Amino acid sequence: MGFRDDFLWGGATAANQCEGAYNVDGRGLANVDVMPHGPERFAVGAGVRKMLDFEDGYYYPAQSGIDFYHHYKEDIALFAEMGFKTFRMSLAWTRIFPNGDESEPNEAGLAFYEDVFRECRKYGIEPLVTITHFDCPIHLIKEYGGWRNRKLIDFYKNLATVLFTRYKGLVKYWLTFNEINMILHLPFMGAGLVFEEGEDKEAVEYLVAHNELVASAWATKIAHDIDPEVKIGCMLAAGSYYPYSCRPEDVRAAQLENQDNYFFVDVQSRGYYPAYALKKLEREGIDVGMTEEDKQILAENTVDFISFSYYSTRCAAGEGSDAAKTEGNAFAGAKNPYLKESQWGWAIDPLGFRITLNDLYDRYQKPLFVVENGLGARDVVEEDGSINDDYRIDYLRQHIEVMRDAVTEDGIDLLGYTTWGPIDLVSAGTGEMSKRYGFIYVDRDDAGNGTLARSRKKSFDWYKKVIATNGEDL
Ligand code: BGP
Repeated sequence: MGFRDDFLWGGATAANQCEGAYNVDGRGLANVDVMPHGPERFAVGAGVRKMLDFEDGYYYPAQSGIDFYHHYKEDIALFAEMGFKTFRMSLAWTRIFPNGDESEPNEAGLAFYEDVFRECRKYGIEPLVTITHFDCPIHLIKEYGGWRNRKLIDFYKNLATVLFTRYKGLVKYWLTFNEINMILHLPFMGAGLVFEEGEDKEAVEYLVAHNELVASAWATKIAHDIDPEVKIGCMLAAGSYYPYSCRPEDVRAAQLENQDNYFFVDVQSRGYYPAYALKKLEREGIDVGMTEEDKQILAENTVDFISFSYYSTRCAAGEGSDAAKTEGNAFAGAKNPYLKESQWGWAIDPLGFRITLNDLYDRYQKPLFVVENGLGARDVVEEDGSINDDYRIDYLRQHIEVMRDAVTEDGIDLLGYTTWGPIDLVSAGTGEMSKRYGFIYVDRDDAGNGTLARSRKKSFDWYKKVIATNGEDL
């Protein structure tokens, strides 16, 4: 006994990291389009206004990505060759509503995604679609202040209605917001949040979180009203926090960090604000503007499944700790001395994957879906063109092994597993191509040079075998 027979193996992407074609067929601009690559990405991304425009002559990675927009047939054929059962992708909001607040959608954008879904279905690949993966139309940020404005709930409802109506029967699995908890960690990328001078950042982040949570519940309702067959999931940047030691201060610090993450899924899965969050908001004088209607919508429209990304666990140290700090990723914390790290300082912790799966399943008792996992690495192309990415195979093998244990020994109800970036794409964290996750190599460098040719890495055949044996042969 291993994974269920209909286990959804596949890979995951995001529009802004792969599509390119940023100004084609009426597409508008989004926050993610104007983020620079390299070290400047988040230094500037702290949310200043100059980020909302392009600088002349500068290469912005999202402008061309890997040009999935024009290569999708070739790319989906390669996914099909690996035996994908599902393909996770996101929609660029600005292809469908270029400004975000129009009353009528842009047909060219809708047609593009319809073509992509049909192409997937041709091979029996089930699309798994994220409505927003970090993108927010620039116009909504400039005109309305972005997600701090409740009007965005209406624009999102409008978007959701158009999507669920148009793609009824074509798409069964939807995710509302990618890594919704990223609002608290990378607010500009996560939610297009630009702070005003002197603003209470935490208060704005929770206001934005509330508006997105309400929008997510509305989307769930709209989806189920239009098609009761549709399954809606939330999406969390997961990875449990460990206490740095058994010192009660460290254990408490880890508990608080975990609650900051769980807050989002608690609301999306249970339908109400947990007590610890209500108290926190009260203590800090934060008013998220909860209405009676919000309460009702949240309560009546919880998600069907819980999806999440897992790259590593995190570690928390309380006051008085001598723990070293890590700045490895968006979730800076104490450095875990027991774990090795990737080239980008992300802790590698396969057993932590099993722990995280259990933590989430114990808490929510709803089906889980792993929609991101993988190793970002610098690949070397050999003279004969081959890429021997054994490190990637090792990482994935170890994670799939413990995921299997979580299913067979812990009884976790798991719908599927999509690795991050099955084809190389632009990194969200660095904006660069050199941090690669793919089974498929793309000839593209950090400055945007290269032929965009696709080629199979060693891991391509390995993953194909994993899928063919439903995770038995690793
Ligand atoms: C997640 C995002 C993805 C993705 C991934 C890997 O947080 O949902 O968009 O990019 O992380 O991160 P990175 O690209 O920084 O290596």
